[in-house]
Amino acid sequence: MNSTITTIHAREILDSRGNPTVEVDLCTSAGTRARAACPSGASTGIHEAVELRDNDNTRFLGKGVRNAVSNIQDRIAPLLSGMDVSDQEGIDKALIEQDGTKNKGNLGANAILTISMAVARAAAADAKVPLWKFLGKGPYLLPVPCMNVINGGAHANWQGADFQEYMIAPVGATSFGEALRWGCETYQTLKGVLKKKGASVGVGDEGGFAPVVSSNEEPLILIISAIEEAGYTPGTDIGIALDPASSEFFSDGKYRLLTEKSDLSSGEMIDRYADLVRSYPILSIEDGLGQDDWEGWKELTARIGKNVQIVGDDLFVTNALRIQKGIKDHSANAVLIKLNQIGTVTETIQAVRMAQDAHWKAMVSHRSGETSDSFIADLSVALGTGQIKSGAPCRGERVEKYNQLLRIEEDLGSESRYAGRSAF
Ligand code: 2PG
Ligand code: MG
Repeated sequence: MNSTITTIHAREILDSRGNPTVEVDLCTSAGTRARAACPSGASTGIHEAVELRDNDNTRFLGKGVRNAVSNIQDRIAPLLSGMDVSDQEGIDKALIEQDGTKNKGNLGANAILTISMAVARAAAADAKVPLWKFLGKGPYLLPVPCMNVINGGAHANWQGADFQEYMIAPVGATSFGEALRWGCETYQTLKGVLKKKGASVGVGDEGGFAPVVSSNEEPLILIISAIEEAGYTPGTDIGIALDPASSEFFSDGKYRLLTEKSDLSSGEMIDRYADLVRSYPILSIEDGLGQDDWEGWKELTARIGKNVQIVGDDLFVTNALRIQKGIKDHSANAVLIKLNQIGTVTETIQAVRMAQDAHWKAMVSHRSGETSDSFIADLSVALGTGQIKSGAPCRGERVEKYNQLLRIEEDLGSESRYAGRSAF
């Protein structure tokens, strides 16, 4: 007999930015207690599922999540009590129905997702298998860690580059552990490169450095120097992935690059990316264009999508309907996967499968506001996405995901396979 859900307890905890978020403890009749916590974005897409905040200015400047917590206690716990914990799809469906909205704005995606993750973890524990084995049938694949070593945009308070993320992807390594080491060495070397220049080595929300720069190209030059100085070959050993998060600097029909004091049209932005990929070993560009610039996306993909991964984050928000449109229109060739953009484990897995069935790539992602929950590490291995981004190899909430991947690689032993270059 499968075990059933007995008690659910939710609480308000803090995320890595010092803002409240939801944590859940879920118990089963088999005596398991599973815990999960919800991440939170800063550069959120307008089409994401709703993160419920209290908007009560007497607490946490309105960012409290007591309403989400009480929705769990008062409305979700009675609904799920007695349900078979291994029935993830049934439970997620019940949560969606109880919410009754398209964007989970009633119960809150932060309430729903945290429960959904805790259910998966509890079911895995009851089945006595690790989460990465439980969430997918394999073949299990250790992902390329895309490490965000220079933070800009909203993640660096708009003091640095306009582009939000400059990531290094050690595709030439032979194992995840080796890739992580190469990334760490490059990160530490980059610190030295910045110091020599007299630039700041303070870090942004995702653990990458956040120096003041004179253009959005300068971080690329700095990163290439660091890769070489660390003893690696740019492109062959370590490639680059960008997330400009361009919806954040798009207004009134223009992409407004403050660092360079230029306002670019969609076509001019595409020209800019085409230039960059000619000069640097860029493997992937995420959110190069805005979240509703469907025409621009199509053009960008047609122009450079043959050689470069074009990833939709704010464009698709892990939402099957938007991904479906993107596949039909050839708007991209990859999707970013964030659990809290859609709000349940079931729908997240569906989004990955939809992308994979269309021969698209999927990159599993953290949020800029994180906790020590490492669910995404297991998810990426389980679904064989081959790619994950969890920030720089720095800051506890970022490295926890990478450390979990080291543990999974160890568990898999001789059966472990690192995605490497095939990931892109
Ligand atoms: C992104 C994410 C994570 P945020 O844009 O891809 O890096 O940022 O969580 O702030 O939306
Ligand atoms: Mg993004």
